[in-house]
Amino acid sequence: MSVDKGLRTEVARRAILGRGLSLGALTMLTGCDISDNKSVQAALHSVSRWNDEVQAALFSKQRLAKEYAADEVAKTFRYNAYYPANIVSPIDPTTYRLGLAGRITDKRPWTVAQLQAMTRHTQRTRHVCVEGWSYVGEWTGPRLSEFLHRVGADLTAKYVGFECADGYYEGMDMPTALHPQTFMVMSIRDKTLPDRYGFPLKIRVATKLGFKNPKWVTAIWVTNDRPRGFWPDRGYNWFSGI
Ligand SMILES: Nc1nc2c(c(=O)[nH]1)N[C@H]1C(S)=C(S)[C@@H](COP(=O)(O)O)O[C@H]1N2
Ligand SMILES: [Mo]
Repeated sequence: MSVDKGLRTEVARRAILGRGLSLGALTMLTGCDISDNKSVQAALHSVSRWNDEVQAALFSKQRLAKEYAADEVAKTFRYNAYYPANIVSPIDPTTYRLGLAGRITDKRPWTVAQLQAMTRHTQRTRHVCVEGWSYVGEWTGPRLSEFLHRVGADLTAKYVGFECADGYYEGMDMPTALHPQTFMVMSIRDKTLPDRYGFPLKIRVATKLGFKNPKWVTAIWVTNDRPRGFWPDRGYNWFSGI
């Protein structure tokens, strides 16, 4: 997946603005692509919505994000990445391998067929991007916790890291990785994950903001060193959720 120079400059410019903003009122919960006043207003609005509607549910005893009914799921999911959808380069399922590294016993890479053969669950939860938009989506796949058990990951380690085909990277704390609403998504709305939403593998984290949900995941590792994140490296809050 190639990102042209103009776009890189744009991303860098946004990152600088984002860093300025993160020193202000949005220190705790900031996210991607906050580049002008209108977006800042939208972000504030989104954060307050996150606080009211989502966070209340998140801070319940079970720490579960609210689940929605089938008829509340958006017909079209909104696309987002640090570049436009028309330059997404599809991953070839015949050559794709999910690489494993770090504190994992069985590091053999996984094929798409192997991933798809795992027991699946479905969640209907709200994706929140602090750009100022959100949607209720329906995501299907095994729990990340089931996968981590299966490959013999060291579950006492502190973090799980992710690498993506487009150069994006993210990470999360082990409790989040083991959370029942953290999925390895291979389908949305009963269809194979479309290219733009991360085919063949996206990590869905219902308890965190949009940018903590890496798409086109090509490697997973388990570690005691906190993994970096693409937007956190540009000034945004690493934890961004609960
Ligand atoms: N690999 C990769 N994953 C990514 C991103 C990206 O640029 N690259 N953007 C993140 C952001 S900021 C958001 S809001 C969501 C958007 O996911 P969607 O397109 O499935 O709605 O993907 C996240 N995961
Ligand atoms: Mo986002």
